[in-house]
Amino acid sequence: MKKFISAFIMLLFAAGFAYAKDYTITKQAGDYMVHVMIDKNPPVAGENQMQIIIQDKSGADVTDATVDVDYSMPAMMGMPAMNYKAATEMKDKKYNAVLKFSMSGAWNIAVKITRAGKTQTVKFNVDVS
Ligand SMILES: [Cu+2]
Repeated sequence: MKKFISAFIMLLFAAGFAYAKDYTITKQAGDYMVHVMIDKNPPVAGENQMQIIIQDKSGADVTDATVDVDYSMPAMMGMPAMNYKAATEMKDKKYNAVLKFSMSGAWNIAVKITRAGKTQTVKFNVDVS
């Protein structure tokens, strides 16, 4: 029993590390389920790789959308607002983007999915360290 418990605790630790590795968020946008992953958790000032998976109602991958990522930091004392845009590139049914945060702090992210003339947006915030 002791062996079993320690194995279980080890498993929890392993799962915890796997979970902490990437920043992930899942949100619904219209008919789409959107999964966003960032390779650093928390994201950092500088380069971050973002991967986006879009699924339709049936759970099938949507690979024919145009996906752009807007990211911005509102104006702060003595600093104007900063707005950036990243295009995505499709690879292995995932939309890939590189986000370059110019400073640490709270950033707003908007993933814009355009398909068949309609645009759906997923919005969330990240705390960049
Ligand atoms: Cu700022």
